[in-house]
Amino acid sequence: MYQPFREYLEQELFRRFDLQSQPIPPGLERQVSDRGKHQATIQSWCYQCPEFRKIRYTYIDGGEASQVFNSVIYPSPCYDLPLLGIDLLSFGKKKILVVLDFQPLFRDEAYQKKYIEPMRELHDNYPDLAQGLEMKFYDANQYFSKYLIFAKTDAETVENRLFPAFRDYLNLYWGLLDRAEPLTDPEEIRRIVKAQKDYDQYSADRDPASGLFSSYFGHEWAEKFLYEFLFADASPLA
Ligand code: BLA
Repeated sequence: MYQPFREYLEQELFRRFDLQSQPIPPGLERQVSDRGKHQATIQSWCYQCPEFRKIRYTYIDGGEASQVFNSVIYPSPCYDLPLLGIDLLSFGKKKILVVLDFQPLFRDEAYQKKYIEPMRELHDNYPDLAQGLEMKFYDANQYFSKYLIFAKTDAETVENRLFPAFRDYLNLYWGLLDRAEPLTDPEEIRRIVKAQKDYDQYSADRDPASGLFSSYFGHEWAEKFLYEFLFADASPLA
């Protein structure tokens, strides 16, 4: 269901950047679950390039029961750019949840103006996908922008509306990167390294998918996947 989104992202990345494949810890790159009703394959990809220190995306294909496309793109710490976050979920026909955001590292006004305001027009073009839903797992004021795509929707909207929105958001993100001036002050760069690390810790500790990973692939695998791949700068004990 979300394969065209994965393919589009992949094509864009390969076309625009000089990607280098990054290793994924043994056993985490691909896993097949055959636990009765939880039949699924999970597969992940990881790259880096001068502009992005980590690009990772994951696809869960559980047939009708589950389709998930999840991705985070971490800019090089010499850019204070938000992270690009993608979480497209479908559990049967009834439960389709889509999230797409430039995840802010800082919340001050100058930052908002530079990186979040440019999203406003796009956001306003897709009112059906920006539903302003309440968050249960996360704090909407931390690492989410006010112009995120966040909707409970249906397959038809995914195809007809989400795909154009996805293209627009990606294009805007590449544009912000093009215009970004790399930082050179080691102090400023350290501040970004820390903010990206804090994002990983926050995200790993709250990841709403941890139960899903456990039920499909077992608790041990799930913890490893969270702390050694998805959010590798987080610590399980922190
Ligand atoms: C919600 N994301 C969810 C849910 C699951 C996942 C199972 C809960 C759905 C529900 O029952 O309501 C799934 N999260 C995943 C998967 C991975 C993951 C499969 O990290 C990893 C492979 N989540 C992200 C990113 C964003 C994001 C990058 O990982 C940013 C765009 C957003 N996911 C996000 C939000 C919700 C969500 C905002 C709703 C959570 C809430 O209500 O608080």
